[in-house]
Amino acid sequence: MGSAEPQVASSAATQLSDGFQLVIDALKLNGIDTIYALPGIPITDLTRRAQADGLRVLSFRHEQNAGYAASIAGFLTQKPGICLTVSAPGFLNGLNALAHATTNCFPMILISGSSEREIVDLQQGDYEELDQLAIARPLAKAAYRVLHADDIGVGIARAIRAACSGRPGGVYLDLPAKLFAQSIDAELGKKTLIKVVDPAPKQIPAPEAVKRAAELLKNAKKPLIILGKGAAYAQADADIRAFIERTGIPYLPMSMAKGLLPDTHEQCASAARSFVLPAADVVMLIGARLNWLLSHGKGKTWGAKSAKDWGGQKFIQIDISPQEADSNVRIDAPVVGDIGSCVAALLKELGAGSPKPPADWLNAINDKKSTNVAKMAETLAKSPTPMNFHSALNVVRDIIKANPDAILVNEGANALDFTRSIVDMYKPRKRIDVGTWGIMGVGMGYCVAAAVATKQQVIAVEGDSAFGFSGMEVETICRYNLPVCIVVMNNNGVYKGTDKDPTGRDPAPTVFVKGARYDKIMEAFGGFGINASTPAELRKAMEEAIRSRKPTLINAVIDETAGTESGRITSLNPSAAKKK
Ligand code: ADP
Ligand code: TPW
Ligand code: MG
Repeated sequence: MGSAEPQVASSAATQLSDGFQLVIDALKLNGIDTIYALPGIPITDLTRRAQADGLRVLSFRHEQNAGYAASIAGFLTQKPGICLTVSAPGFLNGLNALAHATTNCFPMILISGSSEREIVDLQQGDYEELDQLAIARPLAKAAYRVLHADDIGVGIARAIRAACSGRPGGVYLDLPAKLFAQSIDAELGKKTLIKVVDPAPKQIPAPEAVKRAAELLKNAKKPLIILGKGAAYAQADADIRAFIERTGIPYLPMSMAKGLLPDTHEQCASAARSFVLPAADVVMLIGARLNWLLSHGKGKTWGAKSAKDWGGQKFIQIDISPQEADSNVRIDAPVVGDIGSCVAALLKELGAGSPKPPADWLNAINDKKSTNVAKMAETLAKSPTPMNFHSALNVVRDIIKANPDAILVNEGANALDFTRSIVDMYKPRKRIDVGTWGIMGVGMGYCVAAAVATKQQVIAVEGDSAFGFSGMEVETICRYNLPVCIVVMNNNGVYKGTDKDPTGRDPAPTVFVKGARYDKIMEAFGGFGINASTPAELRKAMEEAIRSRKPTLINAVIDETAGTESGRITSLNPSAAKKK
């Protein structure tokens, strides 16, 4: 005792560190506190030791769900979500989520254990042999492998920077089994670690670009702003709101940008979407791509004569990626930078006295909104038997209104499209859904991550098909006792439950077991399961779930004839030109 450096005097064993420890220390040093994982060779001890060292290690039943959890944790927190898997099959199971993170611009790191390089490269048939790095590379924003313990610090730092800086994305980090067991002097090892300074540096837009955009806006007669999930991710909520309110320009939120300003805001044009898109003359995109979700900026949606034609709009696009502009149509004023800096610069450029858009534009939008809102209110007021999407979602709408901090997870086809249009969101980053790919399977992974990362109540509205992709994670939700209320919109199948096999042999490909009781799955693991056939039963069950914060699954029995093929995107189904 009394020594200034007691560790020098301690036993040889305590002076040594290893690969496992350095990975854990590097993550902790960078403020990462949660790992979404599934254990096995060679990472079982990594999960154990990470937990022992105070990291939260959430163990899943399938890597895809751990991966989706990590991806959405990245979206919600701006810190890379970490998914940890075993080699070959575990890695491949996680890959879907890695690609999803890259596609959706979410920061995520997939860390997979891998087999021995020497054996893999000679294709000698190692346990779970696969050239993972090569497979991950085209699906990731960046992919790295670490071979030496003293490179772990650099490997993790590079992965974090790649995931978070510029346009965020999925990063793959390959850690071979041998790396974990490598011994290294503890002091030396510590010196190799890097605490990443400013992982997502601000990117300030060029003044000329800001001026060009401001000029276009000032001269617009029918301006429109479109907010995308990039705007939600950026956490520039106050500036975005100030910009919209000061300019008075009507706006449309993309699905995951709902709630950035309350959907009930007077400038929200969601209820007049099909009117404002073709009619607008200047459209400003904030963190939204002109991909399929916006009909590529072309065609009838935008007032053009045919599918390939452009509408007459001029576009301003705020995006952190300098490559995004002109992806589909001409962008007249690209503003490249982070959304916070860009919106702040535009606010400054426009000054306090920026003129409001012409009254006839605002009035026309308001007229359309009133008509459509009244129509919707009429539909929502009905209470048919059996329950349909509208009468069930009318309940969810009330519940979210009363609990605006709850996070809404949503997937399915009709279950998705109806929820998006019926359920208003009131706060930023409260709606998380199928994203850019319209992917099924994000549901339960998103629920776990949303509950863990935000501590808020989570409400999931799931198509019965959609739920099936990740349903086994109900056990995970029960195991960690998370405040998740799942509503399965059970219409006996994909889109509808009414298809028939014309030969009479099998059930149709879109149809499931009739009258299935998904609530029993929740009961199997100790959560609450409720079967709800009426809006009143659904309301009571949801209120109780929120009051108790206990894992709950409500099987909402929905009219099996109520949905439409592919929900709102029926037209994307290929069909050969009909003979005249
Ligand atoms: P949506 O599906 O909601 O329309 P997209 O995923 O198509 O949104 O678009 C998101 C866009 O936001 C991407 O082009 C991405 O580069 C951009 N983005 C993400 N984060 C930022 C940020 N912090 N600053 C600026 N742009 C961002
Ligand atoms: C990974 C294709 C899109 S929507 C859907 C499927 C299978 C399910 C729709 O049925 P659900 O909703 O969930 O019951 P509802 O309310 O209309 O009945 N595989 C993946 N992603 C997608 N998008 C599909 C398949 C699909
Ligand atoms: Mg269904």
